[in-house]
Amino acid sequence: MTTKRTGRTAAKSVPGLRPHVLVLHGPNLNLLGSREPKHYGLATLDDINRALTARGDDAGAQVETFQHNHEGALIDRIHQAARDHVDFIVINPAGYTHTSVALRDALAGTAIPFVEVHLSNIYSRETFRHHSYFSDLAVGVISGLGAQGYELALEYALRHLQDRTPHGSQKTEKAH
Ligand code: CA2
Repeated sequence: MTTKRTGRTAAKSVPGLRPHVLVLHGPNLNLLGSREPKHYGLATLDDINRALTARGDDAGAQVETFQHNHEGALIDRIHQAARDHVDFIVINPAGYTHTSVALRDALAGTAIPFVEVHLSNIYSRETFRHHSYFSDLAVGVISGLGAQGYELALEYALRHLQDRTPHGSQKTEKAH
């Protein structure tokens, strides 16, 4: 087992396989592109997913995407990701960001490193959106950069996974 700086135990990836990234979208994100462009932009979920899988192909990585409106289905998908040895998760938990201890527990339990993404800047919106059940567990959080936030999160994941040694451990970070 490898251990992150946070002291949590990281999930084991299978050495020698290409990087495997799962992009998870929470409830209502299937409506993207149809309503509320002021907050969420004009890109549809298909547009976003296509761009991410194409980038994965270019980089020699496997990028899978999954959207669901039900908490349990998202939790089951995270458990599946652990069985599949997924290396990294990019997640927009959408409304569950502010409510779901269960989804948080699923990510904590599998210990797959993840970046939390929000299309809108949750800190410039209603107060109830300012708290996330995920941010303290996340490697990082991107909020307010629209669909580009997913791309930046994937770039981070790809770079982070490229930097792995053959045994799945991380190179030591240089101090700047
Ligand atoms: O900014 C984000 O990405 C959010 O995660 C989106 C969630 C919201 O509850 C979070 O506070 C911030 C809402 C997703 C709903 O998506 C829709 C898209 C189009 C039309 C209606 C809803």
